[in-house]
Amino acid sequence: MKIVDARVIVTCPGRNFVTLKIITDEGVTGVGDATLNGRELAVESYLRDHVVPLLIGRDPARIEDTWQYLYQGAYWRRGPVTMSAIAAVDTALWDIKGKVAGLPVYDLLGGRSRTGVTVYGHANGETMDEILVEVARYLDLGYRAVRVQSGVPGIPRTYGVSADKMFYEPADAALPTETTWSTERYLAHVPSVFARVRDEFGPDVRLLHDVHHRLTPIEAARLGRSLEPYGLTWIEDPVPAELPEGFRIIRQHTTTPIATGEVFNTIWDAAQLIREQLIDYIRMTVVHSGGITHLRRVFDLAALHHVRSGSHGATDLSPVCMAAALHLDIAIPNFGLQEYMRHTPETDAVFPHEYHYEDGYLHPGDAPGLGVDIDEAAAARYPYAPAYLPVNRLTDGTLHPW
Ligand code: EZ4
Ligand code: CO
Repeated sequence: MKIVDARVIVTCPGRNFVTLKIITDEGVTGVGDATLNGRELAVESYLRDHVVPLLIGRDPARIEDTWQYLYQGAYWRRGPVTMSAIAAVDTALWDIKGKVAGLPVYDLLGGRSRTGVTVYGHANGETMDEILVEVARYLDLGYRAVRVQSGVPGIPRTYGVSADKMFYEPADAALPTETTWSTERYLAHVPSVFARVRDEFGPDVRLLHDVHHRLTPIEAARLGRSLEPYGLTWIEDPVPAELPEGFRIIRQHTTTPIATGEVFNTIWDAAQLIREQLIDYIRMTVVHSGGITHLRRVFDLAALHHVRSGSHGATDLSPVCMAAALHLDIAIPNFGLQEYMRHTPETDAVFPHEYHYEDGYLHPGDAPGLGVDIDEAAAARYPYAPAYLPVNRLTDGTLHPW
């Protein structure tokens, strides 16, 4: 079998997605997500101009060799653009291998380790009353784990709080929106939110919170300690993670579990955090981390160090990425939680998929391959529209992580 064509499809059914579709001489096709929020066209060009010509004529069965060819062969290693492009190829090749074998990809990864993939949803609100309504809504839908994001008095717009509760989309403008931030106000407010939510909903629901890289290690340590009475499953991205040793400071002061990794691209970004057991959950996902092949390697390293998966699953990861993530989630021994932000009906129509939600779990389905496709005619109806993530400033104008 040979690869005879590969198409890079950019579509915007409400938000931008970049998808690679690989076509073989026997008519079997595979899809891979290549979406990098706010930098989509860089990956499109990387694939179209520099990767597709290398794929033509290759044997799609040689997944590992193709991965090494694209990674080592570029000479320039790592980085989100490169690793998203490699991920798209890798994901599409696993899809093809599954279809050729007549097996779902999770069976090629060793088979199911659990019956369903536990997911968490995003409850959020400007006010406490709004947050309580939203948490209750997720519990009614069957969720066992809920991420809670709250407005902060005195800060006009906070990360994770949205008007449309089911379809949060932060890339909201053709040029970046500017938001403001006060660590002091945030740290003074957040513990009271979790005190109330825990009090209202009891000990069973797993609660999570995303700090979105906004604190220093000692501030994160203080937050973690102040949240200990409410038994959070994790605080996410407490600090920017380029300095792994900074997490030692957090660890010295709090037993609140730590999750990080949604902006990581390779095992090298995560290796020290995992080896020193400075985190509890690694949140890398398929599209930004070199695909199923590389992420499996990360999860295996994590398993040796008591670190579980907690994969990123925001709306900017397409249903193709979500499908691939679910096949990994259901197969690996050290699965933790899967983030699940629902896509809009327009997006779901462009990407028909077998995976489905039921009673707090996502199920990958048992179709051969990944069980997801792109409807190219539907995709063509939604042309690319530039959209950026916001930027964030302190009240004195200093740029701060968004
Ligand atoms: O802001 O994916 O946990 N989820 C997140 C996301 C990220 C977006 C950025 O594109 O932090 O909402
Ligand atoms: Co996050």
